Amino acid sequence: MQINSFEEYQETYKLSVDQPEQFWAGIADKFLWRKKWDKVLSWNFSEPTIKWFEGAKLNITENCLDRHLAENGDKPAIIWEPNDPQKDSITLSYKILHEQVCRFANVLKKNGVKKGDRVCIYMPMVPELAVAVLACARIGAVHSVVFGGFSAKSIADRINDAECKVVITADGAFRGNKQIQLKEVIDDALIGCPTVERVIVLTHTRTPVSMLKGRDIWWEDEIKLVDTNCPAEEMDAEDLLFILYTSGSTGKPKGVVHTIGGYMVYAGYTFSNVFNYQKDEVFFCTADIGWITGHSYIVYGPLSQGATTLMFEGIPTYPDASRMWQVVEKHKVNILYTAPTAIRSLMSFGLEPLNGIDMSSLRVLGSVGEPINEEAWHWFDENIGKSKCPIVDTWWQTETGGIMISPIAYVTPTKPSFATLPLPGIQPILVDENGNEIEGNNVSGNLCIKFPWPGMLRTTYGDHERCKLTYFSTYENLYFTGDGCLRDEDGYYRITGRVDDVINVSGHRIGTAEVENAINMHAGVVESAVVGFPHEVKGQGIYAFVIFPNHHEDADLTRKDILQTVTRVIGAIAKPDKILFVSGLPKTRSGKIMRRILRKIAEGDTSNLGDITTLLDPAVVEEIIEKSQK
Ligand code: 6R9
Repeated sequence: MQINSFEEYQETYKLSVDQPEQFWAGIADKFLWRKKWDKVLSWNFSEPTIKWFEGAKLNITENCLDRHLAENGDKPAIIWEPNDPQKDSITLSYKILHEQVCRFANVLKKNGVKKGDRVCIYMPMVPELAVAVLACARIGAVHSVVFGGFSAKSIADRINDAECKVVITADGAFRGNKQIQLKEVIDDALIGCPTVERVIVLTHTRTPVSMLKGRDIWWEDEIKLVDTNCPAEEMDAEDLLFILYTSGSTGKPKGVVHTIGGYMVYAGYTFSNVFNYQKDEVFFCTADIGWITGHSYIVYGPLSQGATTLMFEGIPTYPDASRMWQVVEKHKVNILYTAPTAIRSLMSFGLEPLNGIDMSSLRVLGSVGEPINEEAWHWFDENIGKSKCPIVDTWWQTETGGIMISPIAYVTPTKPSFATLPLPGIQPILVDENGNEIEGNNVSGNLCIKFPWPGMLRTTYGDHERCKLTYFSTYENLYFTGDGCLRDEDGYYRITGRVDDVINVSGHRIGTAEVENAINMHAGVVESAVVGFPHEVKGQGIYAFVIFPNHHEDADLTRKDILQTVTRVIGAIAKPDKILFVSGLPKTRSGKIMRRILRKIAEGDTSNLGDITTLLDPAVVEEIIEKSQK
């Protein structure tokens, strides 16, 4: 299933477009099915309905665990590196991981979790998080992992949207020199979550927690009460595997739904190819399992291929800026998959943190989450890869399930800041505002995909209409990504960023409407408008224009209060970097905020604001410019 030369890539790509069903059936054949499919694909983008491997029966954990036991039972499946470098790392072999997953799956069953039930997971980056995810999959429950940085309110919204029955959490999490009180946040969240019957709590930070009688139980107690025999539930290929919430241009996050068969095939295929994974190599993806990158390339992709995946609890700059490189050295990492924001942040410490660290084990480098600027690309290439490791700049999304446009390591010639070419099976097209295809090279437009691939989302949980509206209605018969893109003279793709009202902060998607809603909840705020602006480390920062007529004398204090509100409502990741108090916002006569103008002002480029004559009150623009320059 691995592609080994550029010619082979071209042939494979051609086959995948000419005969997609035959192509994907050939790939799917390399996985373990209890029963093969009756039909490879049926689809219709206007509904949308997308079905892959219909009629097939499987369990994804048999692919990720059981099938490796006979030959590779003792091989490390997960290596875990703790936040504190003084503490010991932990290695779980495939055999042990299998045992732990089965045991915890029995805990879930004992607590009433059944096939199809939704389980919310809010945990630190510890091996038990991977165990919890796989245990859900083992018994056919649908997991919804929520990143440890989200607030109680965000969690409650997600739990209620999916009507989760059980929550799996821990007492707390370590992140650098901070501790996050996970259980306390869950307690706050659950005040408004009537569907939750059980909370399973893992001991990790040993911080005191309150345990509610009849609802809360300890992970450690429960696993003593069950055995390790847990046959995998037989699932349909199109049964739900997980829900993962992501921000869009409207206020409410959407629950992106992935189903078992197609997602498994796509995550496994892309993992094996893009990173050119070789037997016994150590793969290190620095994402958190709370994001899609962690789902696909810490858990499902690597484990489905029998790989060794490294899970890091901490952050790249703790205890100092050499930590990530030390982890690479310590565990002899061969493939390092990280984000431009991490590279830029580490770059700012210079080369000193690299002194004396042996990273000669590295063979492939990867980047994900946002466009990588040329400077960061070259720094990564020269100082980390020593100019001998291919960099795969992988473009994809929560909705796509796996990598879509990317070089294949040791196959595709790379070009700084280009995601290069589509993987086999992926048919990108660029369209103009009216949905007309822009053909040829040296062009740019909105990026769409015109044919289904196995890893694509099937719906948005509980609201199929929203899935249709968001992704399949902007342009007829196309999946719209929300990204702008250019195709250069070689046909190489470069993703230029979101074209909707989504800001990409350190690789995390944040909807402007969501932040505005949070700010507007603060007492005294009349209205606000939020836009992105270029940020040296984060890629994009959040700039908020706020109408707050009677703020305190001390504007800084008011700013802090607003940040506090945003942290409470969404989480610290959505805190604006800049807040400017204004007396009005630029609006059209129909009342629409003209973000285009605010974006320019936030960028500090007020020379050419374009046509502002359609504004209700052009004078506010003058005022905002003046205040922004103070
Ligand atoms: C995997 C992930 C998706 C959005 C996407 C795009 C941006 C991701 C990128 C990239 C340029 C890359 N994005 N990878 N932009 N080059 N290599 O990040 O999923 O959190 O859903 O974000 O991130 O704007 O639309 P998700």
